[in-house]
Amino acid sequence: MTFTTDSSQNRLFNSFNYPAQPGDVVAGAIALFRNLSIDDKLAVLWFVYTEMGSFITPAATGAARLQLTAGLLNKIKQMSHDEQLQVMRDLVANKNTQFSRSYGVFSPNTKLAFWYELAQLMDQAVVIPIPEGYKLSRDGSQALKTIRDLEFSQQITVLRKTVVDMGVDIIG
Ligand code: 45D
Repeated sequence: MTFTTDSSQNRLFNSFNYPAQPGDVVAGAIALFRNLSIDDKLAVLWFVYTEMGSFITPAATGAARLQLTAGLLNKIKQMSHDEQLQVMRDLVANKNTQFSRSYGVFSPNTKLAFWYELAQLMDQAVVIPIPEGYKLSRDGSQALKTIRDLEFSQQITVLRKTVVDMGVDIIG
């Protein structure tokens, strides 16, 4: 099944159309995520991916988007596992690096697509995996549970917000 931005906007109780109550859960989930440590953020994103990954097909991201992310992904593929983890931590920490600035010019959906592709590369053992048996911290588990309990369109809203917060935006 493929979800598009259109289908998420047609949802009843969509957070854009009904800001009062559902917007609060979305804002709450974003706030919980924002307060996590760098590694907790990476780990929570990973677990969100493992749970929703099958709902998103690589095709949903579109060929044009894949082309935009290819440069950064190719760089990552050539790095050691330690360097890959460092690049991801730098993105999450908004560290001002060449990589973070390149990421910063992507559109929100292209940022989402980039993280999705990274997760796929983890699945393919090209990018550093989460250590086996890795246990989320309490805060991380709580953020994950909050995101898990949202509707799909709200989850997308939360994810979009979190990936837009990453990297460095030199344009402003
Ligand atoms: O274009 O040793 C739409 C730590 C359509 C620490 C869409 C670690 C339009 C210990 C459906 C809206 C745990 C940190 C797009 C190691 C459209 C340690 C949506 C490593 C794009 C090694 C797409 C942790 C969506 C690591 C919803 C490496 C995409 C963690 C969602 C890495 C994508 C985590 C998601 C990664 C991607 C997580 C949720 C790469 C998640 C990626």
